[in-house]
Formats: sequence, structure tokens, C-alpha cells
Amino acid sequence: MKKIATTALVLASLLPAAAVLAQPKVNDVNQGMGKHAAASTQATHAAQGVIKKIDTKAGVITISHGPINSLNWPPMTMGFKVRDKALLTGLKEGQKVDFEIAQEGDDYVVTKVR
Ligand SMILES: [Cu+2]
Repeated sequence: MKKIATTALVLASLLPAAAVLAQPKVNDVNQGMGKHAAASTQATHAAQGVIKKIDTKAGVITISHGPINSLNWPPMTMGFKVRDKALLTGLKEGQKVDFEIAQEGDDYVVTKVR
């Protein structure tokens, strides 16, 4: 997942660069990009999956998740850090969950599970 996420990030960062090249007014475009970047870091992405493993000590949950269309992610099994370890309370391996993730730095962390 890490590799795919990185590739997606690289692609995402290349697209605005291409837009800048196509635009004659650089100042206007830079302002637009600033707004875009702020919006995307706050976005959360909803997904469904099955819990494969819970590491309460490390605050990591491994989920076999379905496609996450808002991120262009295919279905896969991957480990996520949780924003707050309290999110893991009451969860069980094998449980079907709806969850939300948000980007934090280079990683996506789970912000909600139910
Ligand atoms: Cu994944």
C-alpha cells in the first residue's frame, strides 16, 4: 500500500504542476493551488472493510478494505495507524467496519471506526 499511496501522491503532485505550465498567469494559479492543498489535507475518505489485526500497543489496525474511490485505491489489506488509540476500544478481529481515513504527512490514519 505504501508504494501505491506514494505513487498516487506523486501523480497528484504532478497534475497541479502541469496545470501551472499551461497557465500564463502564475500568481493567480499559485493562489488557487494554496486553497486546493489546504482542502485536500482536511479531507476524510470513507471506506468499508474487515478487521484483520489489531495492535493496541502500536495503535495500528490492519484492515482488508474495499475500493476507496475518493483516493483511487483498489481493494487491499493494509495497516493503518489510528489517530487516537481509543478508536480501537471494543473492536474485534474479523469484525466488519465502516471507517474513515485522513492524510497525515505521508500516511493515512484512521479517524473514525464503527
Ligand atoms: Cu489500502
